[in-house]
Amino acid sequence: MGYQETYQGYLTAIERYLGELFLGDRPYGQLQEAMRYSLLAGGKRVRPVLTCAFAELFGGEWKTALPLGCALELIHTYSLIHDDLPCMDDDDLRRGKPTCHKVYGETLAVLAGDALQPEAFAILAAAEGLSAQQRIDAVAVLAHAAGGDGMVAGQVLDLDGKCRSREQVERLHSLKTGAMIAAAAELGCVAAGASPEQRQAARNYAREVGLAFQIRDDMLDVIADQAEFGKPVGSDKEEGKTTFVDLIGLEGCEREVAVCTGRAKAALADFPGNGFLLELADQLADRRK
Ligand code: GRG
Repeated sequence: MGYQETYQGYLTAIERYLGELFLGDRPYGQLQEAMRYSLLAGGKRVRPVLTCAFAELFGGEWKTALPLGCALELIHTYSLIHDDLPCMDDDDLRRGKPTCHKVYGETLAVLAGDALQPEAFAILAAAEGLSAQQRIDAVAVLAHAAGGDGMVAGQVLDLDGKCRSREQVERLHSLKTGAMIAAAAELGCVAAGASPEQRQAARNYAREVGLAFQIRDDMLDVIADQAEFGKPVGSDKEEGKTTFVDLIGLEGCEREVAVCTGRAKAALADFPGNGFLLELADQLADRRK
């Protein structure tokens, strides 16, 4: 099967899984609506795709890994809802649509983000086809990546705006964006019962892809077509953030994305069946949204 077909296969299953969540008839139905609004707003689903692909690479069933990747996507969605709030980045548009708080108000947007977090861990706790130890490992991987020494720490560093050097900016993004991308890959390893060496290779790949992803994000904030990007272009500059474009220029960014992508691919060189993940690294390096 080719790259596009494989991605589409994962994507269809991910959308179906997420589409069936939070459908119950509740007296507080607006909460469910706000959660579904952001969850089903057309994300690329890169993270759950990584989970499925790593499970498959290391001999597991990708359908067993799917709920784990979707659980992580719930946490990713909460982070975007909260990131867009007036007390954080104060954005009106996300994925080309009004942000959650613009549609449902700030209170419900905060609560929709809050509710998505425990729901993610409930999915991990109930995941079928995994041992109790695998479910515990999955909880630990996701909690660590999303928590106070992971994504939230990165967000704090980002919002206090003091990261100016390249080293500081890289650290910020390895926490804010990289930790969750690495966790997505590791969840696939957990589902497949991968060896420590395989898990390390997955982390190495994800670290490089995560950095390339962030550098590309900074480039897109300058060069993207706003309609395609789905959020305002130039917002980093407006917010006074130090970006990779400030630090090394657009051409430097392009070179750095290529270097990271090369290193990501090298991390998986020894594993037969790596074709999809190698192509995914290339596709992310060239992404336009
Ligand atoms: C609120 C605790 C808290 C954290 C927010 C992830 C994050 C931290 C903020 C998002 C800000 C941002 C634009 C980061 C750059 C890279 C990134 C994570 C982009 C969004 O991820 P995509 O491109 O989004 O995978 P889609 O829409 O495809 O899901």
